[in-house]
Amino acid sequence: MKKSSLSPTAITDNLGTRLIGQRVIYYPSLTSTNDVAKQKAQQGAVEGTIIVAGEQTAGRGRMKRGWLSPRGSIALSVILYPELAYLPSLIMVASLGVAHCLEKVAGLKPQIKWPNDVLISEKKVCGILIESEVKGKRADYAIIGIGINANIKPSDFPEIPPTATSLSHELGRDTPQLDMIRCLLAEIERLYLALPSGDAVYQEWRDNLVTLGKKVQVRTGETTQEGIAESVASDGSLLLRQSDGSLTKIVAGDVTLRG
Ligand code: BT5
Repeated sequence: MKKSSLSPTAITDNLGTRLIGQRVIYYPSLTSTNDVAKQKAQQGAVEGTIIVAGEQTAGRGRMKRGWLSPRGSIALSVILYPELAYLPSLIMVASLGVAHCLEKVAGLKPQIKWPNDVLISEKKVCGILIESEVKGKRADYAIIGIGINANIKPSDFPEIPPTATSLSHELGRDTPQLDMIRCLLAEIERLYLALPSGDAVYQEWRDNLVTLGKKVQVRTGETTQEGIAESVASDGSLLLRQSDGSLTKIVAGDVTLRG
């Protein structure tokens, strides 16, 4: 497919999904697709609504960190209204969806790093930010935010650390953003709709985590813990085996692989 504009009709044309992409809202430039998605969710946007941006001027990472997404990168958010039980699985749906599409559309061999990174050649090419609001037994809404360094040169941007890469840097050519976005919507739908039928998504995510079996350092706020990343629980948390033999369950943190 030729490089085309990211209009909502181009994105949804013959997409074949029934939920994800029911409505697509495209902004050439906005602050953060997650912020706009949140507003739309609070106004009752239909489930599967997508916010796509040509560029973000205030993209966000976790813990109030920034995420740079200049023109050429992919920034999108998906609005969902899942049952509470499925909230922890959304990171699995998102990272597997991205990994499948990097393989299918760009022919790359991605790796998933706990909790929210997709890597190529051990460098970060994609970040995922899941945000939700819970009221009682239901998630009021959940937003899956995905940022992919598609056709950018990371070294042009001082805010992007040297541990990052982009699809065009890895491939030596541009990847059609439209094809990648369409693939993401279809894959996210397939994986999201598979959640009620068992543990398949969790198992595939676990089996594809590059983190497992490795010696790691995990930083959570001011705390740093070291050990072997033994496994992940079905709620997405990391099980860290420390040198005294104890097993610690870590819900959130930043992992550095130690060789
Ligand atoms: C993430 O946070 O990796 C989640 C990024 C999610 C971005 C998407 S884009 C669509 C949606 N709308 C938003 O506003 N956000 C989501 P974290 O693990 O906290 O990583 C953030 C750190 O990555 C920053 O502190 C930088 O060091 C680094 N960073 C910033 N921009 C980057 C980029 N383009 N590529 C690689 N690393 C980057």
